Amino acid sequence: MTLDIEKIRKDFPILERETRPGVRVTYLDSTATSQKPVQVIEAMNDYYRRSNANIHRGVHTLAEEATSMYESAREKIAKFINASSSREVIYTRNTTESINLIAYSWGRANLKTGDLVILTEMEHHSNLVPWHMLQAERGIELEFIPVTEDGLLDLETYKTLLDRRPKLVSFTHMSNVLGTINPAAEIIRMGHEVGAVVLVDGAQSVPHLKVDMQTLDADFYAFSAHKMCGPTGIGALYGKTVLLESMPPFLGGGDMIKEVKLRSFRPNTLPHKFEAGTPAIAEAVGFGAAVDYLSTVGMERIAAHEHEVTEYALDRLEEIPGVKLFGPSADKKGGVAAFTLEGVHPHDVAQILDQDGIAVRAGHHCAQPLHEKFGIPATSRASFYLYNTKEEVDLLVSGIYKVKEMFG
Ligand code: C6P
Repeated sequence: MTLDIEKIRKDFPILERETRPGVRVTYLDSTATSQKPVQVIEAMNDYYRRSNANIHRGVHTLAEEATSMYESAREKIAKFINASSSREVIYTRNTTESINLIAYSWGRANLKTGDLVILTEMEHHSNLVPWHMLQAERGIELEFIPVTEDGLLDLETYKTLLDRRPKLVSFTHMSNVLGTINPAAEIIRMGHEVGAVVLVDGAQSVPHLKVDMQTLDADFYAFSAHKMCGPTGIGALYGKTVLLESMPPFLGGGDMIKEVKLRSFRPNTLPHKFEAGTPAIAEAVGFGAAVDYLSTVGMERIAAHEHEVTEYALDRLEEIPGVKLFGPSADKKGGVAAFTLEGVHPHDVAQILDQDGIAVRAGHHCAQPLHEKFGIPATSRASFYLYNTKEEVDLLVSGIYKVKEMFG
């Protein structure tokens, strides 16, 4: 089951980078964005060197090659999440755009004043603000599944909220702050029982866990390539065919149409109906290469490795006097360790760690309401991926002791 970590680290050239002379980077910020293996970098490079052309438009060799690379990446992504067809995978810019697509297209077609949307207190801003905007426009109601002290969703309250017959339930599969892996299949099943449509923010789950659309039965599922070894600028929205077919287009323009007259248009079939304009073609190729890479390493093995590193990290961090960790125990979470250090601002922690090449993120991590809930403005956050090691955790721990010394 174990990963050949030395071999894996060789795939990521940036991990050799020195951020200061003699100081090699210790990258503990994959929750913000992951590093990219050479297989992804080269796939995109090769595309630009050999095959660059616009897609779905030309009959020449390069155009056909580019189209086939773009579409075969979609097939790989569909297979990776076990969608029943690649038509159910829409390319977007990222998770944020995927959720906004649902709010604009499905939301505006299906939600009216007084309709209830259930979210959770641990959502990233990208699964809050689109609904705030729709609330201002449509007068929908928002309710939130509370987060317990130990960082879990309070499913008893969820049950009570379901009595109010929500139209939509939208929640994160894995929290980017607490690391909590939510019982997605159960939340989805409970939502379906009262007739709600269920959208899942998979930004943090798809990169780290094996997700299966057939088992989960989500109606919509959103994720980003850049958090799963792929490039920035591209993400995906999975949607069940029947729902996607029923939705109006999101953006209008080239490629999303079947026919245009001066005063009307007919939308294209899925998935193109939701992909207006020239898309991120090289990025799609990189996305496909990232999925190939993760599949070759094996998602179960990645999850097991991350679990081992995270468990070790939580144990070691807990031993440091003044460190307070947020979120549940390692068996209920992914590779995220958000913490505060008594008497030191999280930004100062991150800045001092950076002097030793240790990259962690500090701030509210685009989850301000969650931080408010815990009564803090910010946390420092270390996060782990397939290329991280226990030795890097040790460097983090030594770094935190150094911060403590500096702040007396
Ligand atoms: N979280 C973090 O440092 P985009 O930016 O669209 O690719 O992903 C948005 C997003 C949505 N949901 C969750 C759970 C997320 O973690 C993120 C991105 C990064 O935590 C950047 S703020």
